[in-house]
Amino acid sequence: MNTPTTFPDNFLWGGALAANQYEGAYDADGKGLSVQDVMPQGIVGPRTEAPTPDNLKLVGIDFYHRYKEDIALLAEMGFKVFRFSIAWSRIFPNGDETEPNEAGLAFYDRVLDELEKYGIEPLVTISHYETPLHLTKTYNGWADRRMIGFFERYARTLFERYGKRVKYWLTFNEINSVLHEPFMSGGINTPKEELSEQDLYQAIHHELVASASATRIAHEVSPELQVGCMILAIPFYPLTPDPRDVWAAKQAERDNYTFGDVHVRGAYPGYFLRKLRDKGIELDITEADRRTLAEHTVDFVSFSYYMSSCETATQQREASGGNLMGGVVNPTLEVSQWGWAIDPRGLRTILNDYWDRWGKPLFIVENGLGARDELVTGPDGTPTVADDYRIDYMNDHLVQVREAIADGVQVIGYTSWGCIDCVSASTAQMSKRYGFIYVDRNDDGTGTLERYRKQSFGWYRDVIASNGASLKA
Ligand code: BGP
Repeated sequence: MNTPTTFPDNFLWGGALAANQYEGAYDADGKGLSVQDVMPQGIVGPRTEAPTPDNLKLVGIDFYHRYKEDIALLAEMGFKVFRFSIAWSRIFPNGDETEPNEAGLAFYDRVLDELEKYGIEPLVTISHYETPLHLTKTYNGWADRRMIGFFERYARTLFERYGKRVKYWLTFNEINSVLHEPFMSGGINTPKEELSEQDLYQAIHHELVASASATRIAHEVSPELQVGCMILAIPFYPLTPDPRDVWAAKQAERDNYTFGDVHVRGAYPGYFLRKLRDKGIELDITEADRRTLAEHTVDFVSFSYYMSSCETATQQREASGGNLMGGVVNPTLEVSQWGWAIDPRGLRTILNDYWDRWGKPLFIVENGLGARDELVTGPDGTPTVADDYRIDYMNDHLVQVREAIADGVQVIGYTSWGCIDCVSASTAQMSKRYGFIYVDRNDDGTGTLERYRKQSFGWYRDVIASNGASLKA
């Protein structure tokens, strides 16, 4: 047995983006509205009835019209893979039509043409916080079982159209986030405060069945297709060694594990069934549902990783900031400008835990540092950003990925989040930047949309070219 001690030769280096955060063109070529069009302030402010001009996502960074220039920049960094999502409402504007919108399909043909030109492997998220608005208003999103059928039709359309060109697919972005953001993640219109746990868990069940069903359809269309689940990963540490804190941390982790357990093992774990029992929840699970879950498990597991958190049952809870879900502040860690704990070692932990638990190839499909960047004049006179903080963050995380690979964990690839600056999912700001490429657009919507290479651009190009050998341990 040869366990690699560094990144394997075919390691997929790249970056990730999501349609609603970078495409713009929110109503072009027959596109319908999505939940994002009525979330001008992300999850931190109220929804609107209709799109409003202060919603930065309506224009995003205008990838819809600038995709050639953008993909050329990704190619210049040597990207092996590009993760992006397809906007469901471009393909089925309302979500419940029987025929897709050809103009929407044709756009992604053009994107794939461009990626092919540079030999960049696409990694496609089928649903990334972009449920068609009509589905939320008419059906209450995933709370309704009929969503499974709409999603199956959408997924089949994508597999049949792009299946010869796209090998790697993800069903739902951060599927576990529906626990915390039922509207953005699950298209559930009922306000969070009024949503019963019964309805929330039923919606989760529908999504899990739809995910398994999409996996079935993908494999029917072509056995070559590889389908993964996508989990928002946060390791939870006990705040103290008190066994009650250890148990509290385990419970917090299980809330997230449930989703991977069902996707990989094909059935609900005992601890989850107990939780439902304790809460008095009885889910509508049919025999056909059970068979679908059991027979169509995923080919690989993907996840986002930004931070770890703590849990406690014994101490005062000081709530931590975090990626859609928080926990308790870890006093040993520094935080980002948005209060997210910076913990590279946590990435090695999660890689090892997931590998030990599921034994499936792992794909890190989001990681990065959201920071305020300042545009300065570079040595050659062109604008740039001296983002050494971002380089440090990514270097330290990638070193831990290398450690995990040496631990024997099978890792397929790494796509950093927001490889080109885009609109933030949680706060809908432009100023929360993750990219190697700076986009001239401001929180008030002003800016030329010009692209500039940051210092991290050259740094990442070197990391990819050296297959990780340039990383500093
Ligand atoms: C994840 C989402 C992304 C992304 C990222 C960073 O939760 O999958 O869409 O945006 O987090 O979060 P934010 O944009 O809120 O900083």
